[in-house]
Amino acid sequence: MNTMTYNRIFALVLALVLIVSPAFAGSSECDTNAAPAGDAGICTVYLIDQGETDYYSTYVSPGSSTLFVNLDWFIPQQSLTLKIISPSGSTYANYHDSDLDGDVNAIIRAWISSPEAGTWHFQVYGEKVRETQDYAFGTTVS
Ligand SMILES: [Ca+2]
Repeated sequence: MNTMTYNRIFALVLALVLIVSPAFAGSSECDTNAAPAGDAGICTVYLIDQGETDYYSTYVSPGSSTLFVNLDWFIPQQSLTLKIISPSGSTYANYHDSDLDGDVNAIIRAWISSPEAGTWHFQVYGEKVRETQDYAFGTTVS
């Protein structure tokens, strides 16, 4: 097979992978997260650019035992940060990749025990993003 044909096939395969991958990324992340079950929100995939901030919020009802926050962006060479703000408005944390798990693995997972009741706010920040990065973000309250 000549180079032209090979390139064309490669481009086709790449296009297919790009079309299909967000769905796969979502479902596989869901399966491997080992998060408390029952929140479809954990699978949602978003996009972020350098210097951009995306805002999310989750309501935590009184008496909840755990607020689980999950951020995955798949490519450790890129840097996203996760800021968590409690319902009373104070900054609970501002995490970089390695802060919680000691690994630069494009995964930030936070478990907050006995979370304050009310609306928690989250800010995903594109600290070092070359081109647009997709990421999965979700929360689970139990
Ligand atoms: Ca990490």
